[in-house]
Amino acid sequence: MEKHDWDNVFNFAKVLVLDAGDQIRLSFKQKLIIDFKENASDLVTNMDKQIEKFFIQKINEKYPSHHILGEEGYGEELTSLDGIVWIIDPIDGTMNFVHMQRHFAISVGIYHNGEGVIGFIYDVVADDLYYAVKGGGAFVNGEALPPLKSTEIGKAVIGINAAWGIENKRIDSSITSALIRDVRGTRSFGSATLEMAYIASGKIDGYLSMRLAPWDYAAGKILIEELGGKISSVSGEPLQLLTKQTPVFAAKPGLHEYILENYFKK
Ligand code: 2AM
Ligand code: CA
Ligand code: CA
Ligand code: CA
Repeated sequence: MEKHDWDNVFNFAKVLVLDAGDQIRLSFKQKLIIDFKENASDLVTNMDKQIEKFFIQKINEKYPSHHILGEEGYGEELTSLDGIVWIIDPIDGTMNFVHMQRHFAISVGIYHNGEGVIGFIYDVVADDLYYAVKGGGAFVNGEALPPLKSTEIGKAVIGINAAWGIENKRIDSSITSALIRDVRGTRSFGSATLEMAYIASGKIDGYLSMRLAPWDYAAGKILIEELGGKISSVSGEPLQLLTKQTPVFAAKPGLHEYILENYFKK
């Protein structure tokens, strides 16, 4: 296998993520340009585009052989995960960014031949930087995160958007309503990548979304798996990073299997 200097890639990515966070904070003083993508709840702003273009320009300059997949489409249309691939969500939680100017994050996952190597999740307004390096631990603001341990369903707090608890096109709501009834509590933070950072750092125990894209979970997957947590489709299949809309269920070990067996597979 080709030898890569992952320390340099890590340090370079960290500088880019923090710089992007500065740009976003500075933008609060300026007028935001808001557009819709597929529907009125699918927002995109000039900052989503600016930040994605910033990453792409810098990465192309420094590492011309690396590939980039980004939500706003300025990267490549990838058909393979061969080589080094950066999977970037410039702003995850755009609706929060627009409505609240908080509770959104930058998400960067770096994969090598399809395997997660480095993940960054930056909660810009809280100034919390979560990151993991495969085999090297996961951290928040430089502090090591402990491995994840199982918890009982009755003590679990699960991140889930209310849309999945009512009648919807993607999951039988009798399944989600049973889950919502049985857990200690549910939360909806509006940023998939932050909800995964919250699992990694023990703030919540699981997260379900029926429709995520690779950039929503690419970094979160690396953090959660580094700490022994589990992330898969609702049928327990491995996630396909080249599929655009996929169900994602992430949770502490043990709890993940329990919920798959007793709710989703029933
Ligand atoms: P985004 O803010 O980067 O678009 C909202 O519950 C979460 O789901 C966010 O992480 C959001 O990412 C993600 N999401 C994925 N696909 C979406 C879509 N089509 N519309 C709105 N949010 C979407
Ligand atoms: Ca979006
Ligand atoms: Ca996203
Ligand atoms: Ca986004």
